[in-house]
Amino acid sequence: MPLQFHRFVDSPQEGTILMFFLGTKSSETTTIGGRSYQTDEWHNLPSNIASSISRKLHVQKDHPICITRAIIESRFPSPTYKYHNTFFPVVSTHQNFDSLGFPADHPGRSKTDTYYVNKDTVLRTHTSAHQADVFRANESEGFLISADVYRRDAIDRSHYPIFHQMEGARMWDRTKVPNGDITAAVWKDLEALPTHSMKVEYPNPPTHPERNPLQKEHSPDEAEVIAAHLKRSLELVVRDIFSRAKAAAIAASPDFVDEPLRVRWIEAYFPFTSPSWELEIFWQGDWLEVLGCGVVKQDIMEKADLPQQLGWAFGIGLERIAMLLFEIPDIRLFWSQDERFLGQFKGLSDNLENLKRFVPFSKYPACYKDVAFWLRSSSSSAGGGSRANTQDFHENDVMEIVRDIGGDVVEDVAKVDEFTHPKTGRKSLCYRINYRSLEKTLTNEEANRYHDRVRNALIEKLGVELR
Ligand code: FA5
Ligand code: MG
Repeated sequence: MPLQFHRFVDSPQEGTILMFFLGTKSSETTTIGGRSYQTDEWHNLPSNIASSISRKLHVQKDHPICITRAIIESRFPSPTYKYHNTFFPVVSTHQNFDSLGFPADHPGRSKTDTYYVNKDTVLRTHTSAHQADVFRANESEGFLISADVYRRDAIDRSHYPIFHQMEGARMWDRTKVPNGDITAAVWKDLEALPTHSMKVEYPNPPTHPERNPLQKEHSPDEAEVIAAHLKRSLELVVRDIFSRAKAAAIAASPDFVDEPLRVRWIEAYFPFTSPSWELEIFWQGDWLEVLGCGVVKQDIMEKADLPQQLGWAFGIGLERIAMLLFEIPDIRLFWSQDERFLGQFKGLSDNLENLKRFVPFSKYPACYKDVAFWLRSSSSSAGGGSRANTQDFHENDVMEIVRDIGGDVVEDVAKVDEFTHPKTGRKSLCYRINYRSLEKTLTNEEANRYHDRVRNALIEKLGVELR
């Protein structure tokens, strides 16, 4: 068991006494990966998350996440790019947010979005948490950081509270390139990259003076060529992934005909890059976002004591890429320990040129259950006022309750109805939960047992009134 809770105190009085003697506010510690942390009222780590921390799928040989990482790494060769694959998942709020310029009121910092160990310590929500430290160490011109990341998020087939990202960055140094000419140096590196004939769509202008501006420290030529190097590098990743996926599909069925690949760059915003973009791929009838990226904000480099360096960074979702690569239909499968899943990838880490398409084992029937409830209304709204207290409600709390109880048996949670009572101002919500195991058929009784526990937990933890 990777995580243990040491309960030093069981009652508030004892807590007070301990506080008095030790002069510390918190009375409990928790151990994550062998390191001990004080917890406090910010602590919100459920045990199912804590127990998955040790899995490190991105370095498990023959796991599809590990295979995907290795394929992407092969496009960013060493020693220009240095690979970091073992950074510890617990980071400070400074690393995860402040070092990247997240404002104090950014929603990503809230307890509803992020897993807190304590007020100053979180499970990293993205691999960007390590950017500042790796820039400062300045060991290579470029780097890749692959790691598990954690977010309180929606539940569906492409979202999971633990997933894996790869951070990439490439910097050029004004004091090291010939004649100090960054534009010429990046052009030279761009021309050394392979070209491709993949069609790429641009629904937005590539930059925008207000929404997606260039930085004042960069000339337009510098920003443009850095962006071109960034986009070409990532387009080559996508092309590589799809050509391997296609080869695997043809190996499985020689008369396979693929649909034309649709890829687009859209405008994005990150506090630590400008301009910024996201790359989306049309997959199974919808646009799937696979990565975010941009030109590194110069103040990040200044804070790393490297004001003379400029370049790009990206963060890619490894599950999303692995799903495209192997045609894996559901993100929960990556956590399966079932041989019918893991057995299909045996030997592939040593044979990246001959990938095999994933063959879904039988799909078990869905079991939909609805839960409808009134949100708690504030006591001060007595008398039929319209000030129902819905402010402290966050959908991610519902998601987490469902996930905590149902685990990987929950395929999907969707809001299907919402309305506000015209007289009382109270708000009613209805969620539809799909209970479907990846490994067996659930009986209706089993689904009901999960659902009853979900209903009770909603009352207990969120104070809702079931309808
Ligand atoms: C980020 O996390 C930025 N740190 C990326 C970045 C890095 C931008 C460097 C600029 C420079 P975003 O929240 O969009 O961005 O996540 C990046 C990718 O992670 C997404 O495109 C998606 O592929 C993946 N991702 C995000 N949330 C989930 C989730 N819940 N489950 C699976 N994959 C996810
Ligand atoms: Mg995004």
